[in-house]
Amino acid sequence: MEMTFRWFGSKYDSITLEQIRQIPGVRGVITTLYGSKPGEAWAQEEVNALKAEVEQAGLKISGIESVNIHDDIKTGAASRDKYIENYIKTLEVLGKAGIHMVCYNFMPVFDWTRSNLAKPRKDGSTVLAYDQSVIDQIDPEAMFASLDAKSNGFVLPGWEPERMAHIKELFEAYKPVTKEKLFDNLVYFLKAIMPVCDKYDINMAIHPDDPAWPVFNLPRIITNEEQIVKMLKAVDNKHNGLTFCTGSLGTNPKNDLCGIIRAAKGRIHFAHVRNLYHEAPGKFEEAAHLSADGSFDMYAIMKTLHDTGFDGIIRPDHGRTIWGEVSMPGYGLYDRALGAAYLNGLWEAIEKS
Ligand code: DNO
Repeated sequence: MEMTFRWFGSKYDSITLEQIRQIPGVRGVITTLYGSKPGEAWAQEEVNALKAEVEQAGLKISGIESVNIHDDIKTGAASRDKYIENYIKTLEVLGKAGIHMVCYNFMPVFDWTRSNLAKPRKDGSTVLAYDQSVIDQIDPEAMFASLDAKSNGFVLPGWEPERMAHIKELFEAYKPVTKEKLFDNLVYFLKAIMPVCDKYDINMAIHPDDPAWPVFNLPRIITNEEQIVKMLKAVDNKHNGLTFCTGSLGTNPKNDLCGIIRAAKGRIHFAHVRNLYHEAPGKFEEAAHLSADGSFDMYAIMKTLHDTGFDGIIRPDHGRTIWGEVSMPGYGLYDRALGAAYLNGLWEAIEKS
């Protein structure tokens, strides 16, 4: 198990590499060329420069989150092959830089969705929260505006203004795309990139849909064990794997998180481990990583990862905003550092017992 920490790059993040270097047990960062747009081929020099910057701080790049996928690939538009070519070029660049794990998602239009970026909790912290009844009342543009207004000035991953500028066209483009079609388009993409992944030993780790159900009537396909197994089998190559994300899959209380770990055994290349508190169906808020603070049994999750031989990359996920920190919502230093320490503690205890 390799404990890592997400870092958006010195131009975008409130947190420094020097701070990350001081979190016990964290030796790697998960990063990206945050300014790049989906569909672009990344330049070798830029990736090499990012790598050098991280290494100068005594850390390494453990993986990329994310290399985002152009919507034309997801909708299966005629131009998809051009964007897949660019994706392959990016993977080549990463492979040449010695980077072997790439997290991506196949969610239409949006990435993760929340109705509130700063919901107060009893302990005085604030957290990201979701309430389906609120989402049902607003349209996607209003949603973007409200998230943008509460992002503390940071660009939120998956909610980049360029993407939102085309929101109407994007919704049009997805009209004929059923769940089945979206799945086929994912398989088409994966089959096309497997040769370059084989060549450079790059583990692709698809991120589950968050929340794990359709939002704004857009199809969603990586939502439960059945769909995950179907995806792994459709392209049965070790390099086609999963980001096991408790916070995303766990939005649906029917998902058995430990069961999913067992079902995806050997193909989990990346784990996002955090806790959620379920208030009611379709209504949840994020919590501290500690089991007692939310609805998940974090010990059981870490134990199942351990017992199924997980040896991939892991990171704490969204944290609460605590101690007056101003950061990108969910991505402050303090609570995620507490999360990393807690997960490391669970892992050490599991290994020794
Ligand atoms: C949200 C993140 C997601 C994730 C992408 C992966 O906080 O978990 O934005 O990085 O879905 O492509």
